[in-house]
Amino acid sequence: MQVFFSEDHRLHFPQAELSGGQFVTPYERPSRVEYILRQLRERGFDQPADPGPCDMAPIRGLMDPGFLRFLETGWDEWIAAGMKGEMISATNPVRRTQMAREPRNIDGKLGYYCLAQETAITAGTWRAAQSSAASAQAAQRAVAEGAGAAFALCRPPGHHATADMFGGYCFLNNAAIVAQMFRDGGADRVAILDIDFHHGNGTQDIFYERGDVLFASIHGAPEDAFPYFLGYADETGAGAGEGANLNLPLLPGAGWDQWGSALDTAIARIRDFGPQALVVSLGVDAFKDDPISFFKLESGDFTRAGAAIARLNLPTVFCMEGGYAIEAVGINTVNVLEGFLN
Ligand code: Q9C
Ligand code: ZN
Repeated sequence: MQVFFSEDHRLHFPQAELSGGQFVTPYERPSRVEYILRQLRERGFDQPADPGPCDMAPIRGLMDPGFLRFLETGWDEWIAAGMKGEMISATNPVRRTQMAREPRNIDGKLGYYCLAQETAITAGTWRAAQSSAASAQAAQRAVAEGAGAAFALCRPPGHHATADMFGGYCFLNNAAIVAQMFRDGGADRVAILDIDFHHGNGTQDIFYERGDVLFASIHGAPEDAFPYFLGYADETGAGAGEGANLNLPLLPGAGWDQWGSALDTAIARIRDFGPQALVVSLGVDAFKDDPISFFKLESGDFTRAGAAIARLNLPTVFCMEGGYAIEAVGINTVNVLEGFLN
């Protein structure tokens, strides 16, 4: 399986994440990928290829222009406005007290485009986010050209990012970009399977009213888990997208019995949908030792998950998402890929 990876992910490493009222070293940190690269190497995967530059055309087609402008120029505006720290949002449009208008002030813009304050923007964040999307795009091109599957080692992750908001450690929604590229390349229907512990609220939102892209997600129930405000089972899509959104929320403590059966449900729905390509939002934070999650998957369960996904027999792009039990992240990620291949 071809692997795509850019060293430019290092350009995004905020000093601080707001967590439990304290500033901590971000859980989503550069060293995560070192563990994945090492497992890939030790287990005989191809040397990761650099993806080359990010193609902005498919991104501009999917995302909000004001949001992209903010990601591109926000840091410079922030510094020009005399701000001294990393970009951490403090004022956000919330229910009833908002109008959908971008403020002129950069602090206001930051709040306008932010969906969760744990995520800081720094000088290199935009370039890192572009390099992450570039890996996803290179994986998509490889699969579109006939590789059965490819792995995009994306960092920062993407599935919480909407067309016009960042947060949950995400800036550009890599999985959504890949799905749209498959559509633009002639696939009538594309499925996205999100196995990250957290609900892929950004991906859901982007495709919620579309019937051509199925979104299926297994995640911590929103009553209990980030991103809290989306991910309920009764969110089934709207308009032309009615029926093309499948949420499978699970309660704290869920292990393979429940998670594996939710995966079977998701896979059955994907098969019924009849897609020509599959995008997997591959987070491994459903692992039992993950520091910010509450499922109980064992490392071996990730191998079983990969094998189950392979039975769909679809051209597949894996996009890396979350996973914060640093030393196990590589093992669990590569377990999914090996389970898929074997
Ligand atoms: N005190 C992904 O897995 N909440 N994002 C952190 C820590 C945000 C997770 C709470 C979690 C975001 C891609
Ligand atoms: Zn996650």
